[in-house]
Amino acid sequence: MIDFLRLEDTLTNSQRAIQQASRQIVAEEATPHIRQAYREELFPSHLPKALGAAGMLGPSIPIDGREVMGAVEYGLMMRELERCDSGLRSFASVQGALVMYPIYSFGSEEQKKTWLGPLSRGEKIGCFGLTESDGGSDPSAMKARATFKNGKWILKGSKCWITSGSIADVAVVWAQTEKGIRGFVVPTASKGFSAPRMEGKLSLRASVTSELYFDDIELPESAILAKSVGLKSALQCLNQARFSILWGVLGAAEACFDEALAFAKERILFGRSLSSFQLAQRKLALMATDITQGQLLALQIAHLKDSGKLHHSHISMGKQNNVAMALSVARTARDLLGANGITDEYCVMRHMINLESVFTYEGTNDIHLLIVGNELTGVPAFTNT
Ligand code: TGC
Ligand code: FAD
Repeated sequence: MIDFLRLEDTLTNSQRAIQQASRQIVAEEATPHIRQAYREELFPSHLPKALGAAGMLGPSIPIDGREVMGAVEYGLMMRELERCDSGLRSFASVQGALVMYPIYSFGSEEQKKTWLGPLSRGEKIGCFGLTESDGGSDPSAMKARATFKNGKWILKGSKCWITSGSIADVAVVWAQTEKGIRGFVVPTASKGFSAPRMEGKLSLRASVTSELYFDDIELPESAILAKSVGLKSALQCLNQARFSILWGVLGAAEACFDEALAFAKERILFGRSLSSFQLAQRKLALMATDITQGQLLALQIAHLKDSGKLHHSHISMGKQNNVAMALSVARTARDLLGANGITDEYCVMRHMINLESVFTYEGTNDIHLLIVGNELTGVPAFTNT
Protein backbone atom coordinates (compact mmCIF):
# COMPACT_ATOMS: atom_id res chain seq x y z
CA MET A 1 0.00 0.00 0.00
CA ILE A 2 1.35 3.43 -0.92
CA ASP A 3 2.65 5.22 2.20
CA PHE A 4 5.49 7.31 0.78
CA LEU A 5 5.97 9.57 3.81
CA ARG A 6 5.72 6.71 6.34
CA LEU A 7 2.55 8.14 7.84
CA GLU A 8 1.74 4.71 9.26
CA ASP A 9 4.62 5.30 11.67
CA THR A 10 2.55 8.10 13.21
CA LEU A 11 -0.33 5.72 14.06
CA THR A 12 -0.68 4.24 17.53
CA ASN A 13 -0.62 0.48 17.99
CA SER A 14 -4.36 0.41 18.53
CA GLN A 15 -4.96 2.47 15.36
CA ARG A 16 -2.80 0.02 13.41
CA ALA A 17 -4.74 -2.88 14.89
CA ILE A 18 -8.05 -1.30 13.84
CA GLN A 19 -6.71 -0.73 10.34
CA GLN A 20 -5.54 -4.32 10.10
CA ALA A 21 -8.80 -5.76 11.44
CA SER A 22 -10.87 -3.63 9.03
CA ARG A 23 -8.68 -4.68 6.13
CA GLN A 24 -9.19 -8.31 7.02
CA ILE A 25 -12.98 -8.03 7.34
CA VAL A 26 -13.18 -6.29 3.98
CA ALA A 27 -10.91 -8.90 2.38
CA GLU A 28 -13.03 -11.75 3.74
CA GLU A 29 -16.55 -10.35 3.52
CA ALA A 30 -16.55 -7.86 0.66
CA THR A 31 -13.71 -8.22 -1.83
CA PRO A 32 -14.71 -11.73 -3.03
CA HIS A 33 -18.24 -10.47 -3.85
CA ILE A 34 -17.72 -6.97 -5.20
CA ARG A 35 -17.21 -7.68 -8.89
CA GLN A 36 -20.39 -9.76 -9.18
CA ALA A 37 -22.37 -7.32 -7.02
CA TYR A 38 -21.28 -4.48 -9.30
CA ARG A 39 -22.18 -6.41 -12.46
CA GLU A 40 -25.59 -7.32 -11.12
CA GLU A 41 -26.32 -3.94 -9.51
CA LEU A 42 -26.73 -5.58 -6.10
CA PHE A 43 -25.71 -4.56 -2.61
CA PRO A 44 -24.30 -7.69 -0.88
CA SER A 45 -27.06 -8.41 1.65
CA HIS A 46 -24.85 -10.18 4.20
CA LEU A 47 -22.67 -7.08 4.64
CA PRO A 48 -24.68 -5.01 7.17
CA LYS A 49 -24.46 -7.71 9.83
CA ALA A 50 -20.82 -8.51 8.99
CA LEU A 51 -19.85 -4.82 9.28
CA GLY A 52 -21.99 -4.46 12.41
CA ALA A 53 -20.28 -7.44 14.07
CA ALA A 54 -16.91 -5.85 13.25
CA GLY A 55 -17.96 -2.59 14.95
CA MET A 56 -17.80 -0.63 11.70
CA LEU A 57 -21.30 0.93 11.85
CA GLY A 58 -21.47 4.20 13.77
CA PRO A 59 -18.24 3.56 15.71
CA SER A 60 -18.08 7.16 16.97
CA ILE A 61 -21.45 6.89 18.71
CA PRO A 62 -21.42 5.80 22.36
CA ILE A 63 -23.90 2.96 22.65
CA ASP A 64 -24.03 -0.48 24.23
CA GLY A 65 -21.16 0.57 26.48
CA ARG A 66 -18.70 0.25 23.63
CA GLU A 67 -15.64 2.45 23.47
CA VAL A 68 -16.09 5.52 21.27
CA MET A 69 -13.70 5.57 18.39
CA GLY A 70 -11.43 8.53 17.67
CA ALA A 71 -11.47 10.35 14.33
CA VAL A 72 -8.30 8.74 12.94
CA GLU A 73 -9.61 5.26 13.81
CA TYR A 74 -12.96 6.03 12.15
CA GLY A 75 -11.19 7.42 9.09
CA LEU A 76 -8.98 4.33 8.80
CA MET A 77 -12.07 2.10 8.79
CA MET A 78 -13.74 4.14 6.06
CA ARG A 79 -10.52 4.02 4.02
CA GLU A 80 -10.47 0.21 4.14
CA LEU A 81 -14.12 -0.01 3.06
CA GLU A 82 -13.61 2.32 0.12
CA ARG A 83 -10.39 0.55 -0.89
CA CYS A 84 -12.82 -2.19 -1.93
CA ASP A 85 -15.65 -0.02 -3.31
CA SER A 86 -17.17 3.43 -2.67
CA GLY A 87 -20.59 1.77 -2.35
CA LEU A 88 -19.51 -0.03 0.83
CA ARG A 89 -18.24 3.16 2.44
CA SER A 90 -21.46 4.87 1.31
CA PHE A 91 -23.53 2.25 3.11
CA ALA A 92 -21.46 2.58 6.29
CA SER A 93 -21.32 6.36 6.28
CA VAL A 94 -25.06 6.72 5.70
CA GLN A 95 -25.83 4.19 8.46
CA GLY A 96 -23.44 5.74 11.00
CA ALA A 97 -23.17 9.42 10.13
CA LEU A 98 -26.55 10.15 8.59
CA VAL A 99 -28.90 7.86 10.52
CA MET A 100 -27.34 6.91 13.87
CA TYR A 101 -25.72 10.33 14.40
CA PRO A 102 -28.97 12.39 14.07
CA ILE A 103 -30.91 9.91 16.21
CA TYR A 104 -28.16 10.08 18.84
CA SER A 105 -27.73 13.89 18.64
CA PHE A 106 -31.29 15.12 18.13
CA GLY A 107 -33.52 12.19 19.13
CA SER A 108 -35.48 11.21 22.24
CA GLU A 109 -34.40 8.45 24.63
CA GLU A 110 -37.14 6.26 23.13
CA GLN A 111 -35.85 6.79 19.57
CA LYS A 112 -32.31 6.01 20.70
CA LYS A 113 -33.43 2.88 22.54
CA THR A 114 -35.45 1.63 19.58
CA TRP A 115 -32.96 2.21 16.80
CA LEU A 116 -29.33 2.71 17.81
CA GLY A 117 -28.52 -0.86 18.93
CA PRO A 118 -30.07 -2.64 15.91
CA LEU A 119 -28.54 -0.08 13.50
CA SER A 120 -25.08 -0.51 15.01
CA ARG A 121 -25.34 -4.30 14.67
CA GLY A 122 -26.58 -4.08 11.07
CA GLU A 123 -29.84 -5.80 12.05
CA LYS A 124 -31.73 -2.73 10.85
CA ILE A 125 -30.81 -0.49 7.94
CA GLY A 126 -31.30 3.26 7.74
CA CYS A 127 -31.42 5.92 5.04
CA PHE A 128 -31.27 9.73 5.05
CA GLY A 129 -33.74 11.76 3.00
CA LEU A 130 -32.65 15.32 2.33
CA THR A 131 -32.32 15.71 -1.46
CA GLU A 132 -35.32 16.47 -3.66
CA SER A 133 -35.56 16.51 -7.44
CA ASP A 134 -35.44 20.31 -7.82
CA GLY A 135 -31.76 20.81 -7.00
CA GLY A 136 -29.93 18.90 -4.32
CA SER A 137 -27.33 21.60 -3.76
CA ASP A 138 -29.95 23.86 -2.20
CA PRO A 139 -31.80 21.72 0.35
CA SER A 140 -33.35 24.82 1.94
CA ALA A 141 -35.76 24.85 -1.04
CA MET A 142 -37.23 21.46 -0.10
CA LYS A 143 -40.98 20.94 -0.55
CA ALA A 144 -41.56 17.89 1.67
CA ARG A 145 -43.77 19.07 4.52
CA ALA A 146 -44.82 17.74 7.91
CA THR A 147 -48.00 19.26 9.33
CA PHE A 148 -49.05 18.77 12.95
CA LYS A 149 -52.80 18.01 13.13
CA ASN A 150 -54.93 16.38 15.86
CA GLY A 151 -51.89 15.21 17.80
CA LYS A 152 -50.22 13.60 14.76
CA TRP A 153 -47.72 14.59 12.10
CA ILE A 154 -48.81 14.20 8.48
CA LEU A 155 -45.82 13.84 6.17
CA LYS A 156 -46.19 14.58 2.46
CA GLY A 157 -43.69 14.89 -0.37
CA SER A 158 -40.81 13.00 -1.92
CA LYS A 159 -37.03 12.62 -1.94
CA CYS A 160 -34.69 11.24 -4.57
CA TRP A 161 -31.19 9.78 -4.88
CA ILE A 162 -31.45 8.19 -1.45
CA THR A 163 -28.73 5.65 -0.58
CA SER A 164 -30.11 2.38 0.88
CA GLY A 165 -33.70 3.72 0.50
CA SER A 166 -35.33 0.50 -0.74
CA ILE A 167 -33.58 -1.73 1.80
CA ALA A 168 -34.06 0.58 4.78
CA ASP A 169 -36.13 -0.16 7.88
CA VAL A 170 -36.02 3.47 8.97
CA ALA A 171 -35.62 6.79 7.20
CA VAL A 172 -34.38 10.02 8.75
CA VAL A 173 -36.42 12.51 6.73
CA TRP A 174 -36.00 16.29 6.64
CA ALA A 175 -39.17 18.29 6.01
CA GLN A 176 -40.59 21.80 6.28
CA THR A 177 -42.76 22.49 9.31
CA GLU A 178 -44.38 25.59 10.76
CA LYS A 179 -41.16 26.03 12.74
CA GLY A 180 -38.73 25.56 9.86
CA ILE A 181 -36.95 22.44 8.65
CA ARG A 182 -36.96 19.55 11.14
CA GLY A 183 -35.88 15.92 11.11
CA PHE A 184 -38.26 12.96 11.50
CA VAL A 185 -37.68 9.29 12.23
CA VAL A 186 -39.94 7.41 9.82
CA PRO A 187 -40.26 3.60 9.93
CA THR A 188 -40.39 2.48 6.30
CA ALA A 189 -43.26 0.11 7.14
CA SER A 190 -45.46 3.21 7.75
CA LYS A 191 -48.64 3.35 5.63
CA GLY A 192 -48.06 5.72 2.70
CA PHE A 193 -44.27 5.19 2.54
CA SER A 194 -42.77 3.77 -0.66
CA ALA A 195 -39.18 3.58 -1.89
CA PRO A 196 -38.79 2.48 -5.52
CA ARG A 197 -35.24 1.72 -6.53
CA MET A 198 -33.55 3.95 -9.11
CA GLU A 199 -32.31 1.46 -11.71
CA GLY A 200 -29.68 1.75 -14.41
CA LYS A 201 -26.92 3.61 -12.58
CA LEU A 202 -23.54 3.37 -14.29
CA SER A 203 -21.81 4.42 -11.04
CA LEU A 204 -21.99 2.99 -7.51
CA ARG A 205 -23.75 -0.07 -8.84
CA ALA A 206 -23.11 -2.05 -5.64
CA SER A 207 -25.04 0.55 -3.64
CA VAL A 208 -28.83 0.84 -3.56
CA THR A 209 -30.21 4.26 -4.59
CA SER A 210 -33.92 5.04 -4.32
CA GLU A 211 -36.68 7.58 -4.44
CA LEU A 212 -38.80 8.03 -1.32
CA TYR A 213 -42.50 8.91 -1.47
CA PHE A 214 -44.50 10.09 1.53
CA ASP A 215 -48.20 9.86 0.75
CA ASP A 216 -49.79 11.59 3.75
CA ILE A 217 -47.94 9.35 6.21
CA GLU A 218 -49.41 9.60 9.72
CA LEU A 219 -46.71 9.70 12.38
CA PRO A 220 -46.97 10.02 16.17
CA GLU A 221 -45.96 13.32 17.77
CA SER A 222 -42.82 11.51 19.03
CA ALA A 223 -41.54 10.90 15.46
CA ILE A 224 -39.90 14.33 15.33
CA LEU A 225 -36.20 14.65 16.12
CA ALA A 226 -37.07 17.08 18.89
CA LYS A 227 -33.62 18.63 19.21
CA SER A 228 -33.21 19.31 15.46
CA VAL A 229 -33.24 23.03 14.67
CA GLY A 230 -33.50 23.94 11.01
CA LEU A 231 -31.30 22.97 8.10
CA LYS A 232 -28.30 23.46 10.36
CA SER A 233 -29.02 20.12 12.06
CA ALA A 234 -29.07 18.29 8.73
CA LEU A 235 -25.80 20.02 7.78
CA GLN A 236 -24.24 18.85 11.06
CA CYS A 237 -24.98 15.26 10.00
CA LEU A 238 -23.41 15.94 6.61
CA ASN A 239 -20.21 17.06 8.36
CA GLN A 240 -19.85 13.57 9.82
CA ALA A 241 -20.50 11.86 6.49
CA ARG A 242 -18.23 14.21 4.53
CA PHE A 243 -15.46 13.42 7.01
CA SER A 244 -15.88 9.72 6.24
CA ILE A 245 -15.68 10.50 2.51
CA LEU A 246 -12.47 12.52 2.71
CA TRP A 247 -10.84 9.51 4.37
CA GLY A 248 -12.65 6.84 2.37
CA VAL A 249 -11.59 8.08 -1.06
CA LEU A 250 -7.95 7.71 -0.02
CA GLY A 251 -8.59 3.96 -0.07
CA ALA A 252 -10.00 4.11 -3.61
CA ALA A 253 -7.05 6.22 -4.81
CA GLU A 254 -4.49 3.96 -3.11
CA ALA A 255 -6.08 0.83 -4.60
CA CYS A 256 -5.87 2.39 -8.09
CA PHE A 257 -2.26 3.47 -7.55
CA ASP A 258 -1.19 0.06 -6.23
CA GLU A 259 -2.82 -1.70 -9.17
CA ALA A 260 -1.26 0.69 -11.71
CA LEU A 261 2.22 0.38 -10.18
CA ALA A 262 2.06 -3.43 -10.16
CA PHE A 263 0.79 -3.43 -13.75
CA ALA A 264 3.47 -0.99 -14.94
CA LYS A 265 6.21 -3.16 -13.42
CA GLU A 266 4.90 -6.30 -15.14
CA ARG A 267 3.99 -4.86 -18.52
CA ILE A 268 6.69 -5.23 -21.18
CA LEU A 269 6.52 -2.72 -24.03
CA PHE A 270 9.22 -2.04 -26.62
CA GLY A 271 11.27 -4.72 -24.85
CA ARG A 272 11.24 -2.90 -21.50
CA SER A 273 9.07 -2.66 -18.43
CA LEU A 274 6.44 0.07 -18.75
CA SER A 275 7.59 1.31 -15.35
CA SER A 276 11.03 2.14 -16.80
CA PHE A 277 9.71 4.82 -19.19
CA GLN A 278 9.98 8.42 -18.04
CA LEU A 279 6.39 9.29 -18.94
CA ALA A 280 5.08 6.35 -16.88
CA GLN A 281 7.28 7.30 -13.93
CA ARG A 282 6.03 10.87 -14.14
CA LYS A 283 2.43 9.63 -13.90
CA LEU A 284 3.27 7.39 -10.93
CA ALA A 285 5.25 10.10 -9.14
CA LEU A 286 2.45 12.65 -9.51
CA MET A 287 -0.17 10.15 -8.37
CA ALA A 288 1.93 9.25 -5.30
CA THR A 289 2.45 12.93 -4.46
CA ASP A 290 -1.27 13.72 -4.77
CA ILE A 291 -2.24 10.74 -2.61
CA THR A 292 0.33 11.71 0.02
CA GLN A 293 -1.05 15.26 0.16
CA GLY A 294 -4.55 13.79 0.60
CA GLN A 295 -3.33 11.52 3.41
CA LEU A 296 -1.75 14.49 5.22
CA LEU A 297 -4.93 16.56 4.84
CA ALA A 298 -7.07 13.72 6.19
CA LEU A 299 -4.80 13.16 9.19
CA GLN A 300 -4.74 16.85 10.14
CA ILE A 301 -8.54 17.15 9.77
CA ALA A 302 -8.91 14.11 12.04
CA HIS A 303 -6.59 15.70 14.62
CA LEU A 304 -8.65 18.92 14.50
CA LYS A 305 -11.83 16.84 14.96
CA ASP A 306 -10.46 15.02 17.99
CA SER A 307 -9.22 18.25 19.56
CA GLY A 308 -12.59 19.98 19.06
CA LYS A 309 -11.09 22.60 16.71
CA LEU A 310 -12.71 21.44 13.49
CA HIS A 311 -14.78 23.90 11.43
CA HIS A 312 -17.08 22.62 8.69
CA SER A 313 -15.03 24.52 6.06
CA HIS A 314 -12.03 22.31 6.97
CA ILE A 315 -14.13 19.27 6.08
CA SER A 316 -15.20 20.94 2.82
CA MET A 317 -11.56 21.53 1.86
CA GLY A 318 -10.82 17.87 2.57
CA LYS A 319 -13.87 16.50 0.74
CA GLN A 320 -13.30 18.72 -2.28
CA ASN A 321 -9.59 18.06 -2.56
CA ASN A 322 -9.51 14.37 -1.75
CA VAL A 323 -12.40 13.35 -4.00
CA ALA A 324 -11.02 15.36 -6.96
CA MET A 325 -7.59 13.86 -6.26
CA ALA A 326 -8.94 10.29 -6.10
CA LEU A 327 -10.88 10.77 -9.34
CA SER A 328 -7.81 12.10 -11.11
CA VAL A 329 -5.63 9.25 -9.73
CA ALA A 330 -8.22 6.68 -10.86
CA ARG A 331 -8.28 8.16 -14.38
CA THR A 332 -4.46 8.13 -14.64
CA ALA A 333 -4.33 4.56 -13.29
CA ARG A 334 -6.94 3.53 -15.86
CA ASP A 335 -4.77 5.10 -18.56
CA LEU A 336 -1.64 3.25 -17.38
CA LEU A 337 -3.46 -0.08 -17.68
CA GLY A 338 -4.33 0.60 -21.32
CA ALA A 339 -7.22 -1.50 -22.65
CA ASN A 340 -7.02 -3.79 -19.62
CA GLY A 341 -8.05 -0.80 -17.54
CA ILE A 342 -11.57 -0.78 -18.96
CA THR A 343 -12.40 -4.31 -17.80
CA ASP A 344 -13.68 -5.34 -14.39
CA GLU A 345 -10.75 -7.76 -14.03
CA TYR A 346 -9.10 -4.68 -12.53
CA CYS A 347 -10.50 -2.19 -10.02
CA VAL A 348 -9.46 1.09 -11.66
CA MET A 349 -12.46 1.74 -13.90
CA ARG A 350 -14.97 0.70 -11.21
CA HIS A 351 -13.35 3.12 -8.75
CA MET A 352 -13.21 5.83 -11.40
CA ILE A 353 -16.91 5.69 -12.22
CA ASN A 354 -17.87 5.35 -8.56
CA LEU A 355 -15.91 8.48 -7.77
CA GLU A 356 -18.03 10.44 -10.27
CA SER A 357 -20.93 9.99 -7.83
CA VAL A 358 -18.78 10.78 -4.82
CA PHE A 359 -17.72 14.01 -6.58
CA THR A 360 -21.42 14.99 -6.70
CA TYR A 361 -22.99 13.67 -3.52
CA GLU A 362 -22.61 15.09 -0.01
CA GLY A 363 -22.15 18.53 -1.59
CA THR A 364 -20.78 18.81 -5.11
CA ASN A 365 -17.16 19.77 -5.70
CA ASP A 366 -18.38 23.30 -6.58
CA ILE A 367 -20.40 23.63 -3.37
CA HIS A 368 -17.37 22.72 -1.25
CA LEU A 369 -15.20 25.25 -3.07
CA LEU A 370 -17.90 27.84 -2.37
CA ILE A 371 -18.00 26.89 1.32
CA VAL A 372 -14.22 27.40 1.56
CA GLY A 373 -14.59 30.63 -0.47
CA ASN A 374 -17.23 31.82 2.00
CA GLU A 375 -14.91 31.10 4.93
CA LEU A 376 -12.03 32.97 3.27
CA THR A 377 -13.96 36.02 2.10
CA GLY A 378 -16.96 36.20 4.42
CA VAL A 379 -19.23 36.38 1.36
CA PRO A 380 -21.59 33.45 0.65
CA ALA A 381 -21.57 33.00 -3.15
CA PHE A 382 -24.18 30.21 -3.13
CA THR A 383 -27.14 32.37 -2.11
CA ASN A 384 -29.12 34.97 -4.04
CA THR A 385 -29.29 37.43 -1.16
P1 TGC B 1 -26.62 28.63 5.33
O1 TGC B 1 -27.47 29.84 5.50
O2 TGC B 1 -25.22 28.78 4.84
O3 TGC B 1 -26.57 27.82 6.70
C1 TGC B 1 -27.71 27.59 7.51
C2 TGC B 1 -27.20 27.43 8.94
O4 TGC B 1 -26.40 26.26 9.01
C3 TGC B 1 -25.05 26.61 9.38
N1 TGC B 1 -24.17 25.75 8.58
C4 TGC B 1 -23.64 24.64 9.09
N2 TGC B 1 -23.66 24.13 10.32
C5 TGC B 1 -23.00 22.98 10.52
N3 TGC B 1 -22.33 22.35 9.52
C6 TGC B 1 -22.29 22.84 8.28
N4 TGC B 1 -21.64 22.18 7.32
C7 TGC B 1 -22.96 24.04 8.00
N5 TGC B 1 -23.14 24.80 6.89
C8 TGC B 1 -23.88 25.84 7.27
C9 TGC B 1 -24.91 28.08 9.07
O5 TGC B 1 -23.92 28.67 9.89
C10 TGC B 1 -26.29 28.58 9.40
O6 TGC B 1 -26.41 28.65 10.81
P2 TGC B 1 -27.33 29.78 11.51
O7 TGC B 1 -27.07 29.59 12.96
O8 TGC B 1 -26.84 31.08 10.97
O9 TGC B 1 -28.74 29.45 11.10
O10 TGC B 1 -27.43 27.59 4.43
P3 TGC B 1 -27.76 27.63 2.90
O11 TGC B 1 -29.18 27.18 2.77
O12 TGC B 1 -27.36 28.94 2.30
O13 TGC B 1 -26.87 26.42 2.32
C11 TGC B 1 -25.53 26.40 2.34
C12 TGC B 1 -25.00 25.21 1.50
C13 TGC B 1 -25.19 25.44 0.01
C14 TGC B 1 -23.51 25.17 1.79
C15 TGC B 1 -25.68 23.91 1.95
O14 TGC B 1 -27.01 23.91 1.63
C16 TGC B 1 -25.05 22.65 1.38
O15 TGC B 1 -24.10 22.13 1.98
N6 TGC B 1 -25.57 22.11 0.24
C17 TGC B 1 -25.15 20.81 -0.28
C18 TGC B 1 -26.23 19.77 0.03
C19 TGC B 1 -25.68 18.41 0.34
O16 TGC B 1 -24.51 18.23 0.64
N7 TGC B 1 -26.55 17.38 0.29
C20 TGC B 1 -26.12 16.07 0.65
C21 TGC B 1 -27.32 15.15 0.78
S1 TGC B 1 -26.98 13.61 1.61
C22 TGC B 1 -26.00 12.77 0.55
O17 TGC B 1 -25.62 13.20 -0.48
C23 TGC B 1 -25.62 11.38 0.98
S2 TGC B 1 -24.66 10.56 -0.19
C24 TGC B 1 -24.39 9.04 0.44
C25 TGC B 1 -23.07 8.92 1.17
O18 TGC B 1 -22.72 9.75 2.02
O19 TGC B 1 -22.32 8.00 0.92
P1 FAD C 1 -27.54 20.21 -8.63
O1 FAD C 1 -27.69 20.80 -7.27
O2 FAD C 1 -28.65 20.40 -9.60
O3 FAD C 1 -26.18 20.71 -9.27
C1 FAD C 1 -25.93 20.63 -10.70
C2 FAD C 1 -24.62 21.39 -10.98
O4 FAD C 1 -24.77 22.76 -10.57
C3 FAD C 1 -23.41 20.84 -10.22
O5 FAD C 1 -22.27 20.91 -11.05
C4 FAD C 1 -23.26 21.82 -9.07
O6 FAD C 1 -21.93 21.90 -8.58
C5 FAD C 1 -23.65 23.12 -9.77
N1 FAD C 1 -24.06 24.15 -8.81
C6 FAD C 1 -25.00 24.05 -7.82
N2 FAD C 1 -25.10 25.19 -7.15
C7 FAD C 1 -24.19 26.05 -7.67
C8 FAD C 1 -23.80 27.38 -7.40
N3 FAD C 1 -24.35 28.08 -6.38
N4 FAD C 1 -22.83 27.94 -8.15
C9 FAD C 1 -22.24 27.24 -9.17
N5 FAD C 1 -22.57 25.96 -9.49
C10 FAD C 1 -23.53 25.39 -8.75
N6 FAD C 1 -29.06 12.71 -1.09
C11 FAD C 1 -29.63 12.43 0.12
O7 FAD C 1 -30.34 13.25 0.69
N7 FAD C 1 -29.45 11.21 0.70
C12 FAD C 1 -28.70 10.24 0.13
O8 FAD C 1 -28.54 9.16 0.71
C13 FAD C 1 -28.10 10.50 -1.14
N8 FAD C 1 -27.39 9.53 -1.78
C14 FAD C 1 -26.94 9.76 -3.06
C15 FAD C 1 -26.36 8.70 -3.78
C16 FAD C 1 -25.95 8.90 -5.09
C17 FAD C 1 -25.38 7.75 -5.87
C18 FAD C 1 -26.05 10.19 -5.68
C19 FAD C 1 -25.56 10.42 -7.08
C20 FAD C 1 -26.63 11.22 -4.98
C21 FAD C 1 -27.09 11.02 -3.67
N9 FAD C 1 -27.75 12.04 -2.96
C22 FAD C 1 -28.31 11.78 -1.73
C23 FAD C 1 -28.02 13.31 -3.60
C24 FAD C 1 -26.81 14.25 -3.63
O9 FAD C 1 -26.57 14.79 -2.38
C25 FAD C 1 -27.10 15.33 -4.69
O10 FAD C 1 -27.00 14.71 -5.94
C26 FAD C 1 -26.13 16.50 -4.58
O11 FAD C 1 -26.36 17.23 -3.40
C27 FAD C 1 -26.23 17.44 -5.80
O12 FAD C 1 -27.54 17.75 -6.11
P2 FAD C 1 -28.09 17.58 -7.62
O13 FAD C 1 -27.70 16.22 -8.09
O14 FAD C 1 -29.51 17.93 -7.62
O15 FAD C 1 -27.25 18.62 -8.47
